[in-house]
Amino acid sequence: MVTSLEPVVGTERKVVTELPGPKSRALHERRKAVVSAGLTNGFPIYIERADGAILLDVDGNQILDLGSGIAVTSIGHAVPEVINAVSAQVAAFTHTCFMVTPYESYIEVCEELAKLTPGTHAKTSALFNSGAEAVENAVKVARLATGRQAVIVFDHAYHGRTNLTMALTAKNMPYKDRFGPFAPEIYRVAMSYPFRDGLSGAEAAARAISEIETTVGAHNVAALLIEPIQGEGGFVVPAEGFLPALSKWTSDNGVVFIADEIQSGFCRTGDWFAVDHEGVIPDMVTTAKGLAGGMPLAAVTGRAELMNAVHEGGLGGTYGGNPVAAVAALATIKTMRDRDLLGRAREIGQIVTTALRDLQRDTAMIGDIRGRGAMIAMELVEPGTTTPNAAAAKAIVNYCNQHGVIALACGTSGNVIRLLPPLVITNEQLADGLSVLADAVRSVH
Ligand code: PLZ
Repeated sequence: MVTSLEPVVGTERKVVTELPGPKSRALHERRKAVVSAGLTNGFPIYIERADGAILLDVDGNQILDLGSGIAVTSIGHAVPEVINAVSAQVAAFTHTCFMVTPYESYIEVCEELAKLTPGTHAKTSALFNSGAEAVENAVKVARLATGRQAVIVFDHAYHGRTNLTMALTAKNMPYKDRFGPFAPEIYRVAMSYPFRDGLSGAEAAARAISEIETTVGAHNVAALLIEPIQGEGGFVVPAEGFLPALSKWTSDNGVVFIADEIQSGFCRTGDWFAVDHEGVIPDMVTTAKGLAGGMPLAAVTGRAELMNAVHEGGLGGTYGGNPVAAVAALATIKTMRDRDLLGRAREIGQIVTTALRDLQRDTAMIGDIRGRGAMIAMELVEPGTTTPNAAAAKAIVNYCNQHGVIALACGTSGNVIRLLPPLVITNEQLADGLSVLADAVRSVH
């Protein structure tokens, strides 16, 4: 039993070499011969070990993680519950393929998903390996269950890198460029983006619905797929009322409302799911990332009558719902409950928002601060305008990296800096990270 790890990873940020250090640089040289150049690294320091919110690199630097591996390690690194569950499962068995000979943990994960996702209706789930795979399967099920083909997606959306999910994703570079042809029957409409469109939720929903009705036709639409708070697209939070209005329109028109909660789900926003904030009940929810504490696991959870409309054998995959990933998910969900990480996400949201608002008073470069819970971002603009300022975002991220802090950029124009700290980050660590970020903004300003 692991109760605590040897304290080889400190609890503080500590930079002992230039970054990346010599060992990381050597590894980075070595990778060039064998790793496809199509994969980049935002910050090429090579990691040896991690604990809580700190990553220890091969050169002995302790890096403060404000990205959680893109919203994955929400419960932090080296969590004893996950280590124990995974270790015991590895010793018991690592794989049988659920489609061949099943096991209990798969059912338990689906029971948890039925309980935690919004709505008290009967729900069933199917488990997969990655977020993109979950989104693809949600669309498959919605098309089969409705007998319709069109899928509605939004400006700035991100749903993955497979062929169908590239088509669902909005941004060309780097995700789609020259990778076509893309899957047909995907229609993109305007997102509610209060900072840029100034519309109320009701107005933005009316605009989207009118676009759908005039260019696609409600009766042709299988599914409306939306990130309740957009991730890669720039942490765009739709105006209050937008999601409820779309949800009502979908149920009035027999359209499946799919909430892609892959980045926004599992405590990240201070609710189990971002749609909970306005009481929206999707017909289907896709989850991944934070669900399994760093193990690859994704899910589609939906109304039983939709999910069960699929013929026997119509859903599956060799590894989906792998037993090691399944027990990691159970341990992760338990940790979220036991440590009240919902409450902690809200506290983090207050601390981060207050710090960013203070910073905004010093510089006209921060056009907007938005997000919810531990999913907060600032959108950078040319001072006095709303023109996206991607160069500033890049310089700020670089400064943070040079000082041992991981911060991630996002946004269709690359001008948004998002913070996705592990929810177990301490107040001291968070204050330290925010002070580096403030120095970074001032240095660029
Ligand atoms: N839906 C909302 O955020 C993944 C992508 C990183 P996968 N976001 C990180 C990159 O550049 O590839 C994501 C998401 C939302 C779907 C996905 C896709 O999840 O597990 O990366 O396939």
